[in-house]
Formats: sequence, structure tokens, C-alpha cells
Amino acid sequence: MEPFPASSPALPRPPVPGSGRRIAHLDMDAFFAQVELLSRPELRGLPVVVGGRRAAGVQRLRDYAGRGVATTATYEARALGVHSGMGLMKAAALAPDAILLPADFEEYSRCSRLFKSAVAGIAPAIEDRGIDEIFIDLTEVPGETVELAGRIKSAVRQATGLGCSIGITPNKLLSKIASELQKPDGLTVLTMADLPARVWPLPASAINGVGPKASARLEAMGICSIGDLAAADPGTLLAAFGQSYGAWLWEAAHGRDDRPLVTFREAKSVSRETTFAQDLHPRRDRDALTGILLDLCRRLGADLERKGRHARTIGIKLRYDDFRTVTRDLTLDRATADPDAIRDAARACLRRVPLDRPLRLLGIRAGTLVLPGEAEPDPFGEEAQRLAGMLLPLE
Ligand code: DCP
Ligand code: MG
Repeated sequence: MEPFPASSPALPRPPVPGSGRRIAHLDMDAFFAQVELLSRPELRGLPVVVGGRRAAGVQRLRDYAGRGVATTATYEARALGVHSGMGLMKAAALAPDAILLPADFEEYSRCSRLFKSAVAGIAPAIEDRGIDEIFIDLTEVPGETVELAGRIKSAVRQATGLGCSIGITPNKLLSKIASELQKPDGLTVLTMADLPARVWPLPASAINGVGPKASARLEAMGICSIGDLAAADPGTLLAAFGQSYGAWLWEAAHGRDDRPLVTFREAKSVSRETTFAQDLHPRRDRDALTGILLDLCRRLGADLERKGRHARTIGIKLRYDDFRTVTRDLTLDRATADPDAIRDAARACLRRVPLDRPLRLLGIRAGTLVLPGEAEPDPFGEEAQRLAGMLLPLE
């Protein structure tokens, strides 16, 4: 099903003008495996791999048969060559005695919420990057860098019992690289002056955004390290990789990145739409269209119930017989999952579009999803919404 277009873009925070930034990247160590060890401390220090189906229970890797892959492995298992994404049969050949545990995603997302809210208690400007990583803007947070990072790590450990690694540099690009450098339980603080000694020796693929294809192509040009990339002729890079990616590669190799943190993630939306078997005219086929509208509203209401969310905005999408598409949406006074309220809102939206020619498609979207009964956002609601999104992430 084609989704409705996003109605409100994420709100980026502008960089602090004129002053250097202090950006942290925090990444949990061997995240799924560490969470498993919380409830099985007797396995600490052993090679442990997470993967496979829950029904299989706990077993030795050598006893595994199937096509599953490792989601992650403890550092003890990594020492034997096992890594994320590796087929479990291959992992079993390398580490037959390793313990294989099935994944428990609910528990991982509970721990994810816990560590993020622990960090938010110290530094609220957070960009959520996924289940086990965040960027944190420490520019405005008082405190000396190493001491502050230490406090963040302790808060994470206190809230979850888990360890993490942090990189702190003037930007997201370098911090993402830095957090990897001393895993596990690492803290790496870099300034631009550290670039030649600490970053340039790394392979070009250590830059987030240089994938296997680009790095193979770079290698074929004799460019292996980030330092090689920084020393490359920019014209050659543009010719090989195009204006935009070529220029970005060169800037990245010089550690330059002024992307702001995106501290507000748009709440996800749910939508339902249907393309008609044959075009329907708003007047002549009014009854058929009404039936379709009611059906879409019922389904959307059921989708929201299933997700346990209420929607604060309702939108419609129409496609005319000439393929022009229009959308309208409406913010409700009260968030709802009620099909009747959704229908009323959809009708109000329909009154705001021309209904003078046959239609191919009708869709309805529920956006700005909140928990039932969640407080209405205040006028300065960016922070409130960000926290709500972070503490209660939608699937
Ligand atoms: N993950 C996954 N499949 C992959 C890679 C990762 O399911 N191919 C999951 C399991 C990881 C989690 O995502 O625990 C976080 O991914 P990371 O890349 O951060 O890896 P880890 O946290 O496990 O290890 P590291 O200490 O290297 O960060
Ligand atoms: Mg990790």
C-alpha cells in the first residue's frame, strides 16, 4: 500500500552559530547479547551468540541447524570470528561451543527506552538513531567533556546494567567514527587536530555512508584509507562519483560535517487506501464512495486500536481520473481511534477538495499518533513530543 506523503517534516535544530559544537555518539556494546546476559549472569565471559527462533530455546551453537543468522555476539564470540549478520551454521563452524540464545525483541526495546531516557535526564538534545544508538548535543550542557561522558555512561549503566561506548567530536560524522574506536566501554574524544593521527589511518569504509560498493571503487583507484581520500584530487573524486557524492566524500575525509541533530522524529502514521476497480464519480457514484469511505475509516480505526494509539490528525488522499493527486488534513481537538470521528474528519477534509471529476483512488491517513489519554501537547510541544516518541516509540 502506498503511504500518504509525510505532512510535517522533522524539525532540525540549527547548529550553534559561530561556536564549535560538542556532539556525542553513544552506541551500546554488543547490545542484544548484553541484555541477554542480564538475566543469565552465569554466561558472562563465555562466547554467546544471539539469533534463531525462540522456540529453539538455549542451545550450543554446534546443535543448531537452520538458516538463521546471528544478530549479534559477545566480544568473546567475536574473538572466534563470529559477527552480526553471519549465518548461524557458519558461526557454528567457528565457535561450536558458543551458547546460542534466541532473540527477545521486546526486552531489547524496553532496555532501549530505558537507556535513552537515562541520557535525556542529563542531556535532552538527543537524535534517536535506532535501537542501540543516539547522537547527543552536549554543546549547551555544562561540564567538562570527559567528566560529562562519564556521568552519561554511569547513568546508562545504572538504568539498564549495560555498557556503552561514546565518541565526542565537533560533529556527527566524526563522533560516529569515534564511538567505534575503543569498544567496548569506550570513550573517545577527538578534535579536528586529531584527524591525521586518529582518523586518517582508518579504512575509508569507516565513514558512515561509504558502503561496500563505494569502498571497492575507491580501492580500485588506490584509495584505501580515509587519509588517502583526504589527499585525493577532488576533481578525480567528482569525476568518479558525481558532483554530490564526490564532494561529500572529500569533505567527509576532512572531517567536515555540519548536519544538525534531528531531535524530533515525526510520529509515524497509519493509512489505508483503495484504488477502485473502475473510476467513480463523486455525484453519480455517491453511495458506492460513501461505502468505501466508511470501510476505510473502520479499517483505520481497527489499525489504531491494534497499535494502541490515537491519532491527532486525519488526512485524505484523492486521485482523479487524470492521475492528479490531492491531499488535505485536519488536526482534531481530541486524539481518536473512533471510526465515526475519523469519518467526520475525513468528510470535513473532503469538503475542501474539488469533487467535480471521476476518482481513481481514495485514501485516509491517521497521523501524529499518541497514547490514549496522553496529555495534549503544549504550545512548545517539540520537546514533549520528542520525549514521548523516545520513551514510547511506535513500532
Ligand atoms: N543487529 C541485528 N542484525 C545485524 C546487526 C545488528 O539484529 N546485522 C542488532 C543486534 C545488535 C544491535 O542491532 O545488538 C545493535 O547493532 P550494533 O551494530 O550496534 O552491534 P552491537 O551493539 O551488537 O555491537 P557493538 O558493540 O559493535 O556496537
Ligand atoms: Mg551497538
